[in-house]
Amino acid sequence: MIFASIHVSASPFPAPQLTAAPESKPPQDLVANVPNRTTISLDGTWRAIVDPYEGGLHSRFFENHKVKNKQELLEYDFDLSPGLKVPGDWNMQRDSLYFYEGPLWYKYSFDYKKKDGIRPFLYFGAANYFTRVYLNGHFLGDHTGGYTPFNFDVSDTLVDGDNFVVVEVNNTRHADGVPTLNTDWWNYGGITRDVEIVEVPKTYIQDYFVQLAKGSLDSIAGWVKVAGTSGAQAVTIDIPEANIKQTVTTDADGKGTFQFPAQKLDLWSPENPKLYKVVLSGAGDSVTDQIGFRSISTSGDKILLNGKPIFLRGISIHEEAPFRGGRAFSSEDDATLLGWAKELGCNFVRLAHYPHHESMVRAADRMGLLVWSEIPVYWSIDWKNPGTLDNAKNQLREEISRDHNRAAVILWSLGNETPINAGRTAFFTQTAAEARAMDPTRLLTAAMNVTTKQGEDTRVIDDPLGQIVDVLGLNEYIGWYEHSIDTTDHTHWTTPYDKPLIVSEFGADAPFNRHGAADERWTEEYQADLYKHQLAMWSKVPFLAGMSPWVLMDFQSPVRQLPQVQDFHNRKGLVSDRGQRKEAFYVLQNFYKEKAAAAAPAQ
Ligand code: GCB
Repeated sequence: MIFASIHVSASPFPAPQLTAAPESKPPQDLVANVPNRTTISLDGTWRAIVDPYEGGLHSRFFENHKVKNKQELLEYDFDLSPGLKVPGDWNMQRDSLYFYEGPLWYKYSFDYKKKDGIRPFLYFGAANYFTRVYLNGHFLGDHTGGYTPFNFDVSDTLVDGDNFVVVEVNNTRHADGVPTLNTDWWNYGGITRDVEIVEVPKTYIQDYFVQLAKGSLDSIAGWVKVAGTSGAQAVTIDIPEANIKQTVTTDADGKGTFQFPAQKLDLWSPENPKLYKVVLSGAGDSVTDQIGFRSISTSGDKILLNGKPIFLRGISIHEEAPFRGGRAFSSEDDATLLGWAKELGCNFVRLAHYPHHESMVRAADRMGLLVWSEIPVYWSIDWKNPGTLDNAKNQLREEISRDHNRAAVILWSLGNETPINAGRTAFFTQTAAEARAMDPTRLLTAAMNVTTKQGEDTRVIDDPLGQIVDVLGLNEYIGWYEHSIDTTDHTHWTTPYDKPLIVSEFGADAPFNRHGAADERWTEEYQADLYKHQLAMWSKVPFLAGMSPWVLMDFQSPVRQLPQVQDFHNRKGLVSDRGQRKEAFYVLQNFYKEKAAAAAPAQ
């Protein structure tokens, strides 16, 4: 054994890194539409070893070694180690892991029956933040980024019968990471979303993009990508309900593009979230999806859905589990959070500040909620570091690959509250180009927070990032972080950009059932009053195209420390983490009711 042969020192503390970290190896291109593929769930209780000193690599945990005789020295045993539930963050599963940041090793054993003609992938919905994956002792590869899926082709490593997967997840924060060291949300560690074996044929439809052609309401354009073979393949796109059947031939790289007429489509909208069954078949594979068709564009300061102006009645949401806390991961969590958004009267949700679970986006697709989807480029990241840019671009690519067929998603957000500087402009120029190249149909936005003052009362939204995006996003906290609530009464807004504006955040902290006068901080009355004034201020702004106040539900944050008020929670929720509606919930609900009535066509 390598370990024994190099372990020559008598010291019980071996020199660090006797087993070198494996050279970084990226996952394979994502298999699209995993929820509609044949999958075997590996969710359940995984054995876990907490490894704060990073000894697991040296001790070769990935081999899941078992002692062969009574003399053998081995200082770990997965099967005697306590379990952790997957999916699930580790912080909420054990008191001792509440604040834990570092490496933790998981092991899961499972049985598999190999099948002829099948190419199995080992798929992770997400693991935060850096992950190394081993199957049966072999290193498959690694992944950086806590909120997007990744998969490995395990055709050669998966065996008939007993298998074991070992995963090292490390949620250490890094200055050059995305996000960086400081955030206002919990750095939940672990395998936070489902793990599955995804079975596709040896030659398979790896990805496709089926949406209305940009600027059109009656033609579909896109592409399909076949993998696992070389040479041209014919793929048929079948939308039975729309009487569409078209065949596309792929090129030598496996990619085929198409555009064809699609008349009289029943267009997707919040009032009519129509999803068509779309079947792609060819090259020995067949995959079914549920796809809605709608257009999204801007005209001057308006957002147009299917060619008509729409006001986005939204709310910001963190991926925080209602009632139990921690990272949300189930369809019940999605239904609860989006159900509250519906009850508020929303037609739009801002899924902040990172890509949420695929099931959340699919639920929004079914429920008729438009989606703002964001990558965690948050506050001051390392703008000039090429590795940081690559990391952000990669998270963006994974987000777009996963969700580019969802009609609900109308906005890709490139970041949140970033300071103005040249490095940042260069950074966003590149991520914007990447997003537009991958998806020319959707709009780009970013939540900005720097404005300039004109005279006493006028604020100018003139951040240079406004040039890069299609829709301006603005976070502002008048009445909470700056000035008093009544400053809103005489504040006016203007912008040099002829673009629509979404007020992506405003809000105030109030623990549920904490009462006082309307000018007393940390009370429901204060929060409700702030909403009333903010809504009145924004109602006067002609280029306002929507809003997503901060935030639907209280969430855990290590920077929110005030005892008896915050207790490690950001309390800006309209709903408490136990689901109790605060007064401000009803203020916004009434406002949205009036907005919806004003927008409804006359009877
Ligand atoms: C912001 C951030 C958000 C915070 C919020 C707050 O501007 O975008 O992540 O949680 O303010 O409550 O301060």
